[in-house]
Amino acid sequence: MKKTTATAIAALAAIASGTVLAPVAFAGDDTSRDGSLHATLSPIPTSKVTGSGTAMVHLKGNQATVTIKTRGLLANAPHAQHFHIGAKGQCPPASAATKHNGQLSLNTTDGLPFYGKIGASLTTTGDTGADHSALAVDRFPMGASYTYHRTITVDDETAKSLRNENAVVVVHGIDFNGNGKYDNVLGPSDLDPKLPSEATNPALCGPLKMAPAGAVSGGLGGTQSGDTTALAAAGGLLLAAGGAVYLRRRTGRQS
Ligand SMILES: [Cu+2]
Repeated sequence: MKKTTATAIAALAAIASGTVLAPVAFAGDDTSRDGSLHATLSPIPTSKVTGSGTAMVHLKGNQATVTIKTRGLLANAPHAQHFHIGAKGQCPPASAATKHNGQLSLNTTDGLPFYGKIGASLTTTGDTGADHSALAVDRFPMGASYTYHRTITVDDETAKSLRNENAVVVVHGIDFNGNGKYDNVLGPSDLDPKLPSEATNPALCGPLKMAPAGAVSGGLGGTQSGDTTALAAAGGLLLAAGGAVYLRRRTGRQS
């Protein structure tokens, strides 16, 4: 009886670990891993932004083909946009906001602990570096709704961050007081005091996550939910097996 139980537990554990651990290893730091990443862009809390957007990145080596679609941003105004990297790979919560010119709001610096520094500037033309093009306002998309599409070369650190699902798309430029333009209602920009904070504050944000291979090529839409169910089942088995082993050890200690 005991031997049978132990064998069954071992078998379950082997099945479970084989199913569960393989995808975890795949998600590791594999520099050869190309693929597609997706992000849903949501309004930054406290920004008064009600817009939305999506971002898609096809990554091949250090080449990133980027498509960003937005709507509901301030019209007739440039919107700086970047890959941010090297922090939590998350968008900041409302609790990250601090007072600027007396107004509780989230400027770019407030969000750094969550989305991290700039890894690439998603400009429309020319340089895409973090240093010289972060606020190249004449080379960013304009308007409330736009579609941005460009293939850029990212540096090794940014490529690695994308592969590790640590990169975040941030679109900047808000209209906090709703007067139809960037002004100094929130004081000067934390990035460049010559610009109003509204012009550089984060507006939309979305963490980039690797898409399942089946979802990209199409026609395999059912695979994702199937895999999720299998993973959940395997995880349950692993927990059950672990619990059984734990109970047996407890029993052994007591006797
Ligand atoms: Cu940015």
